[in-house]
Amino acid sequence: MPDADKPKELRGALNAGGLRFGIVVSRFNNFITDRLLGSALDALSAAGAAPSQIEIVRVPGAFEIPVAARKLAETGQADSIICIGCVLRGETSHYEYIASETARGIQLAQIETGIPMIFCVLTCDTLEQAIDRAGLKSENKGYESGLAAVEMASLTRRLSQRGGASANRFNSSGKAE
Ligand code: INI
Repeated sequence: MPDADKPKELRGALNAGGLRFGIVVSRFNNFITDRLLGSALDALSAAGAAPSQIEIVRVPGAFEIPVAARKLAETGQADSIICIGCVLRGETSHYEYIASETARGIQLAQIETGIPMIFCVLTCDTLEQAIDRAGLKSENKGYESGLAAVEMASLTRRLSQRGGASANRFNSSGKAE
């Protein structure tokens, strides 16, 4: 098909040049979250991010991630934010509240600030499942999240540069105007 007949396509680049990243990581189940953090940092580094382009914010548990991620977004100093946590099912319904409110809070924070937030919160029935997803065997959700953070930061910048009616809804400090 000739190029002129194809729809326009826009995507983010896997190149961290000129971008800044926030990582909000919870200490609860830190045996898992530290592994996720390490792999997210590996992915950012593979995409060309220097340590000076990255800020890590620690919170007690997954439930505290949304407010910290939102505050960080409002500083205007992050082009995307990786949210890292690990919620393990216990014997009560506590797990459901924490998992769903953490997901909801992160989604709200990214929609309301316009800063992409990458959901790297494991919600698992068992520690074994979390171990599988934290790269102790093969898969690592942290690495995947690092790459998603670079792609979304780049895509969001490209979309913002296009202008349009709501392109300037957020000022340089990330606050809605
Ligand atoms: N926090 C987690 O990150 N993972 C869990 O599995 C978890 N469980 O099971 O209780 C957990 N609880 C703490 C919670 O996130 C808050 O830090 C706490 O409730 C204080 O607000």
